[in-house]
Amino acid sequence: MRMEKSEIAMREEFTRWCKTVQSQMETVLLSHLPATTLAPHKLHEAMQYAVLDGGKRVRPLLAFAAGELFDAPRDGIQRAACAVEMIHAYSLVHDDMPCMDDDALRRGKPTVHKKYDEATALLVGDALQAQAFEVIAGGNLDAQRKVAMVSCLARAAGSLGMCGGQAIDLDSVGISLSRDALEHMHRLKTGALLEASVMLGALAGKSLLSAEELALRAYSSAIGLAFQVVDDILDATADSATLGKTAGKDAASNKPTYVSILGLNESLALAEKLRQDAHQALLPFGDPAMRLKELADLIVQRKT
Ligand code: GRG
Repeated sequence: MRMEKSEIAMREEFTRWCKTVQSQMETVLLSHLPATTLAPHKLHEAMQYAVLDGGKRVRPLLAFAAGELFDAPRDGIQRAACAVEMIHAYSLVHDDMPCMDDDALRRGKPTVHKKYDEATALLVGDALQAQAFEVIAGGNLDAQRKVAMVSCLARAAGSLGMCGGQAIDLDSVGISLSRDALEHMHRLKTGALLEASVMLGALAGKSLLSAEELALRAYSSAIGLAFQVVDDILDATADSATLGKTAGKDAASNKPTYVSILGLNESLALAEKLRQDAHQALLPFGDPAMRLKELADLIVQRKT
């Protein structure tokens, strides 16, 4: 399919924007993590190992795009992006541990419990979770905004969000889930934090009208599920070197996935439908929501 010149220019501009946010995040995350010169040195070094230099930074990109749409101050956006990435990094560290997914490779490098040890990996996750809330509680946003952001992130990370989804996932090994049950699990495990990434960026900005909040929630709910459908597709079709994590893990561990329930072609069609739903939800915002629209495309068309 040939692209128009203007379309190519827009793609290039979006890629530049992503690269700027991704490199800015490296500096911002480092500035919000305890220095390795502080004791306990091993814990602080392992926290930096878990968070820095890796990952696509999809959640920070979403927080930036939503924050910019709602005119949030730069420091507020950065804190939202940082907090959500810290929660995400903690979840990956714990998920990789032998008591959960037992994985040796993450973001193209040895997992935290392999590089350090299990007790350190447990503490890295715990400390990153606490740090995320400290990051949001600091800064110059007014108290009402901060409370709304803390509450949004806590809900997304807790037993009615990511942790709840992980609990359902652990209980589902070897069980045949219905499509609705699979969707419920993924909306909690992966979708909740992606949705929170969008909402946190927006909450750092000007107050949302209820119609705007509804539209943003419809967008983030579509991309949250799309992300997981694509993750299942990649797990079944890509190799470990490309993914930077062990591929084919779901089938090997007898886990229900979109590919195992719907098959590959229907999973691809579902991801495309969710991309269109996300675009549709953004219509009330017009051109200023372009970055969120491009991020929906990136989430569905990504190869890692
Ligand atoms: C341990 C509380 C707890 C939760 C773990 C998110 C999660 C729940 C586990 C991760 C396992 C997994 C592979 C889930 C599939 C979707 C997902 C979150 C993939 C990793 O996110 P990416 O692709 O990773 O955004 P990067 O490394 O790019 O940041």
